[in-house]
Amino acid sequence: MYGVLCNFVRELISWDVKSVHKMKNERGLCQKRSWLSTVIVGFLTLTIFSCSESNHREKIVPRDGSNLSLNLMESASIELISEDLFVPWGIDFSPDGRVFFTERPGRIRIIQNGHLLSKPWLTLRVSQTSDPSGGLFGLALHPLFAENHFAYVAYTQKLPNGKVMNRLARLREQPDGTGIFDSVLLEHSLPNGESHYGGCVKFGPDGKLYWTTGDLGHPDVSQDLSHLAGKILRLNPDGTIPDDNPFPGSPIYSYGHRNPQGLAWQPRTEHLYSIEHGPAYRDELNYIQAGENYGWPEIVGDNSLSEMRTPALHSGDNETWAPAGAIIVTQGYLRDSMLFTGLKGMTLYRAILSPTVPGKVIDLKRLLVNKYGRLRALAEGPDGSIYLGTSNGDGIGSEEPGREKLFRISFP
Ligand SMILES: [Ca+2]
Repeated sequence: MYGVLCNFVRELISWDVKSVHKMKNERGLCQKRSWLSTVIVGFLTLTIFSCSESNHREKIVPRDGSNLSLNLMESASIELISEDLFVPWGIDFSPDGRVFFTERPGRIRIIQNGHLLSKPWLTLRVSQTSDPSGGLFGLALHPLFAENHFAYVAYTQKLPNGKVMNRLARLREQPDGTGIFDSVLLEHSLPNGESHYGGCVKFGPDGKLYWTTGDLGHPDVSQDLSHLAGKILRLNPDGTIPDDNPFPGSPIYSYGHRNPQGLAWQPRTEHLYSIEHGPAYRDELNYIQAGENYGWPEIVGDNSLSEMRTPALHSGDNETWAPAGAIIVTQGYLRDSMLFTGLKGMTLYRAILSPTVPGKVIDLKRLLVNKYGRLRALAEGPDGSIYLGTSNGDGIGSEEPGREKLFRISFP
């Protein structure tokens, strides 16, 4: 009923504005009737704004998040773009409009002109380890992909001697549009190190390649600067070590991480944020700075020790996010929000970052709570659409494998 009234008022305004335009061409009557119209339009405009405020609060542009209604997602268009997938993990976009994404069992797949191509771009021989979390993880296309055709992935590979390597590798697109393996850029392993691989691969705004690695189930190694596990690593795209890395000659950018799986840079400031799985509860959102120690396993949650960084935000002692993908939205409705997916949390989390104070989280909001189950892959498309993948058949969730979905979310 309220909606009908609002529409009626809008119609009246539209009619009255048309009348005013018409009257501008009718000299003589104009002055008196214009005055009357102004009063009517003013009154009706106030009425329509009061309707909008109460009935369409989700349409307030959320620049700082403070006035955002929980109904935000009701105004979003959520389109199922692909289904029957196997744990989509990393997503990236080529300049020619293709959507590249990984499936954890080892396939890199393409959505072209809205259709999933049946033939994978490349199938990598990866190892599903004894822990269900192994396989093919993140994917990043080179910023100059159109020219050099390079793509980068992280994955686990079991060697003939039984050792499981956690790898960052470069791939290349051939003229026929399929991918081939190029080279391993970095790899590491630990005895029985078959869990907590990290796996996020992304290019930063500095043109460098970043890779997150977990502790491989060996917490103490995160504090060891001679080992690549439990770190955020930074490389030149050719695999060499940047001259301005914080530890000379080392790809380590930050350390003391348990299992970070998402990285995102804040537009304009170019500050780096990450999310990582905590030991039990106390999942973390960190503001990452070069050379800093993020504490694992010495400190968790609000604990502090000198020379170690506490998280910008953590999930507390009673909540688990199990955070996977992360982005900071660059355009549209959710611009400047940090979004991250929750596996166990089954939620798309929206952290409102301070635009001026580095590492300050103003608020945390929860979207799509329990709507699609466990959520993992997350990326922002070139047009500002948000790509989101489920992970309900990943060996931890309750579904059979092969039923994952990929959604595209856009706002009016
Ligand atoms: Ca920490």
